[in-house]
Amino acid sequence: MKLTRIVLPAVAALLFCALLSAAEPRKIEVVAKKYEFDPARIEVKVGEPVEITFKSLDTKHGFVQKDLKIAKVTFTKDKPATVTFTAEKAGTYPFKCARFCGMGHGKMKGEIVVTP
Ligand SMILES: [Cu+2]
Repeated sequence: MKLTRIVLPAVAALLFCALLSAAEPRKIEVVAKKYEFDPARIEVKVGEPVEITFKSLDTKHGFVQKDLKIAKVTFTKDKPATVTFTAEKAGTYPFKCARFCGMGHGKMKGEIVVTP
């Protein structure tokens, strides 16, 4: 049957691509400086594997968000930090700088918004 010979490989190729994209996390870059994260609002989807790389433009900063079970990290100008996670529940998850970085440290915050 001619049709199967064309359709089957096409379906297999599609499945393969779907598997590949599922395994590959969405990469997001966040740049930190006194006293802000850019972007400060990160939108992700439930079930979507996400990889965030934090970079600093000045001093040592950190990132902490416990509700999403993300490891706490610190990072510097020379040494970025990467976290990976997959959110299981929709909601708004605030995060903050995890390393004292100066007078405005307490205001250095952001949020991860998880949509269904
Ligand atoms: Cu700080």
